[in-house]
Amino acid sequence: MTTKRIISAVLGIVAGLLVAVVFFADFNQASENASGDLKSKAEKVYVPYGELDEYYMMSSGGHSGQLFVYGIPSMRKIRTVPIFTPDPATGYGYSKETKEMLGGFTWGDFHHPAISETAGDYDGEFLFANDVGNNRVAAVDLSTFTTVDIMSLPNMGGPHAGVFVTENTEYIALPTRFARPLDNKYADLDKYEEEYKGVVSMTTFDKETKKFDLAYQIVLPPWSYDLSDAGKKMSGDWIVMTTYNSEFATTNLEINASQNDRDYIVLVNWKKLEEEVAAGNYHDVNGAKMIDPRDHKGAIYAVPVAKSPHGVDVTPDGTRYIAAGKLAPMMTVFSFEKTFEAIEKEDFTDEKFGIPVLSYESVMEREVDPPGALGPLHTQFDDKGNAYNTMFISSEIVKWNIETGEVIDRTPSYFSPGHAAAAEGDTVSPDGKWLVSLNKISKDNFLSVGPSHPESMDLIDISGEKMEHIMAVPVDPEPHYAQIVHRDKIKTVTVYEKDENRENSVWKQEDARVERKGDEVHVYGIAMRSRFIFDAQSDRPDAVTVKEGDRVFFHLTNIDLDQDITHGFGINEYDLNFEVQPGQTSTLEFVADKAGVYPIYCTNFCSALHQEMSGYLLVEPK
Ligand code: RUQ
Ligand code: CUA
Repeated sequence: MTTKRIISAVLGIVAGLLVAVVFFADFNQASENASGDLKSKAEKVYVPYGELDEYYMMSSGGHSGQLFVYGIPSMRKIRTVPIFTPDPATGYGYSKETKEMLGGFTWGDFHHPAISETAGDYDGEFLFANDVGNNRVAAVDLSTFTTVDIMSLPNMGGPHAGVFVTENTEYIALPTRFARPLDNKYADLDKYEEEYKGVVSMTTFDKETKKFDLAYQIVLPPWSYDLSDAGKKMSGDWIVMTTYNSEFATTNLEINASQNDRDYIVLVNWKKLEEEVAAGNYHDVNGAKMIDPRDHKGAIYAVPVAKSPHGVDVTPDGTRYIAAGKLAPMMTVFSFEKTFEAIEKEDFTDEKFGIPVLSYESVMEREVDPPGALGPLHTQFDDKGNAYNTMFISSEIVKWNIETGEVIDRTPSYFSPGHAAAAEGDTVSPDGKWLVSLNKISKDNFLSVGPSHPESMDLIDISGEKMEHIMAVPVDPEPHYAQIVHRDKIKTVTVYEKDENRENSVWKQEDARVERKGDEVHVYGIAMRSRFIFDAQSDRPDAVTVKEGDRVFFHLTNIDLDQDITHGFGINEYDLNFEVQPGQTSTLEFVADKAGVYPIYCTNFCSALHQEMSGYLLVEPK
């Protein structure tokens, strides 16, 4: 090798090393940045073993008819609470009480959860749910996370635009989505404008008896009511609702209900109407006290709003209501102060079905139209005077200042968000900490499960000036809306209180018994670790013999007063299963229409001898 070649080889190696060093330096820098970022994101959501999430997120389960409970910020799913749909895992809809509550329906379409409020703040006691599918409203007791009442609503066609509660849970409001003739009457679609009606249900809930009541209904023009919100503070006596289909389209709504440049926001003073109802000024329609705007002046108004709006949300201080413009891609801020002034001055431009229409120019404060942001659907709030809008079409969240309209930040969401939920976001004092974007489409973000993919949720940190997207998780269908409540507000019980006077309950083993009344057999039984006791007198206390055709009632009390010791009760081949939580009494009612021998067993793993927790149902042939 010549000297020259040796020098050039050495130079080559040196040059190569230099390139490598620079390359690796760059690479290390990049990966350090990424992992630095990732590390800080991961730390924000990592809840170490032994610690708890700071917030509960109560998410609607859409057409699953269930409530999904998540921990925030970990995004871990904690519980499914069945509301409108039977659930074999908990025996909901199988036990006598829950079956009766479901009223024969097998599904519901739950869109908007609302936690009960005191002075405009979540009080964490109850959660209300709407059923667009079968016209119902339900209450979940948040001390047990179980559904305690469901009420059917007459005269409605899908109460989509609720539920929203007034500041002290005086009312749980549910406006209808689809117009129908009142009283279940038949009327041809050609009679739509005259015979079909929009209806708002104003329901009340008694926290002591845990029962709903329908206080009154309001009959409105057959527009489609899309979403509503209750006022706060200065606007506390009001509810606001968006509408679409002011065109009265009865077919091909996609085109026909999108013709008019303006639809309406309807404002209702529920306090005034409450007085009217108390004074007896209403008509009885199908069991409801019906208020007609043509008979009641001064309580119902309309405000024109850009074409086919979707959500309308009242700001935490109650001074403004913000409409999200679905088809007209902007947010419109309306002032309550200006609205009240216009009402006072009778600054009306029109009247529809007895409802005065306020002048848009008089009540509108500003239009916020971020360039390229398309499909605004809903608005949430933080503690610093900012609003956050979901943009369905441009798949992003837009943060803007309510006072100035200035757009502060935009961040993508994955993909097509409907609602978003902010921590304590519907209260008079949002926390400004987390925002969860509830997305309709996840595309290829997760392992593929076929043509249909899960919906998804993005967790976004909104504590800083800029939003920070932390992560996306798949969810069951379909998170329409959610509320995020601080854990300190939820006070659950560890066991159901022992109550010796409770109907059908049995607390002492020797009291377990079988009573026959004609062809009814009542079993007053006990579930405990690790056996059933149905009949203390029998030498086989865990077997029950009935006759084919008997109506059988298993009244079962779980006498294990220990947290988390739940017993199940399944009857083999009878398609029956329910559960009793610690200290709970529940009843299973059925007709023993199949003769033979049917094992009974505990379906909820409760102890080391859970497998031994079984017995027999013997059905003697006729
Ligand atoms: S509505 S995605 Cu059912 Cu709540 Cu707007
Ligand atoms: Cu009781 Cu398993």
